[in-house]
Amino acid sequence: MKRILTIQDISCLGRCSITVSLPVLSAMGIETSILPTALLSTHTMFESPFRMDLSEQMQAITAHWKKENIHFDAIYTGYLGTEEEIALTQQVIRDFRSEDTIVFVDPVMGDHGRLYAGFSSSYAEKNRSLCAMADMIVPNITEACLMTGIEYRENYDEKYIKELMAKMRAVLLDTSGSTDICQENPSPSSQIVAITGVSLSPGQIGAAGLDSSDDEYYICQTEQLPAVYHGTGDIFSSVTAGSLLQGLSWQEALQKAARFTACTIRASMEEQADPRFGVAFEKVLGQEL
Ligand code: PXL
Repeated sequence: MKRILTIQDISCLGRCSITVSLPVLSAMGIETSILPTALLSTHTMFESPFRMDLSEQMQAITAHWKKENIHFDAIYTGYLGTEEEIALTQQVIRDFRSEDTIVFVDPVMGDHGRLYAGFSSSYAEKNRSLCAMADMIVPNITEACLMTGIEYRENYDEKYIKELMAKMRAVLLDTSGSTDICQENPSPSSQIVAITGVSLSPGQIGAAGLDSSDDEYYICQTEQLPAVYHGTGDIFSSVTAGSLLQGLSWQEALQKAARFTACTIRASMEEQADPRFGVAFEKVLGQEL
């Protein structure tokens, strides 16, 4: 069985981060280890959540794993919380990456053109250097804009998405001349940049991807349902990362993730629940993965 490590916060209520990644990856038949970066009463869309930083605990946990010589087939990072936790996550990648480890980074920090509560532009800078360590990254449009300096647009076309991916790739390969990115991917020329939440025609949504080794471009679109829920990005990333581990190509992984995410949204709409509580993925977990 493949073993993945996911590094994200635990939001105790409001399905997101570890509380969705763990069940989704387990349902995909993948042994899932967790490294929590912080403990929150809820995610940050609820007002004033309780928050406990787990930086110290992250170090103690990984020190133990090092002694045990633990191997991970993949490391998947999501919402981290602070710049210090990004730096610690980078160290975990350095310590536990082996030749066959897939490093998958979702640089969670914003949506709809804005940073999430508690983040500043320097958090985006740090996320750029985390992305440079990855084999595959999956920012949404907002996050790609924050990391490339491209202006965020609500209305865009395919050319804009291609420009975002090309600029993101240049940032990762450090062809931009910037000195603040430390290129630590053993094979930087084969990174996949995928942009999520891309809608290229009314009623359709999905992801676009670019393979930096051969410039292959791919776009998948699926039905866009008329509802927005918290945590769908984490569902999408978990399915993409899990699918890569199952041996699917990155294009197949994106397509499966887009389809599954749409299914969870459909299941949630039947419930008419408060969108802050996330999607009712439990209803489709067994059937779709
Ligand atoms: O779903 C992303 C996410 C994860 N964890 C926390 C968040 C968010 C997005 O707002 O606040 C704590």
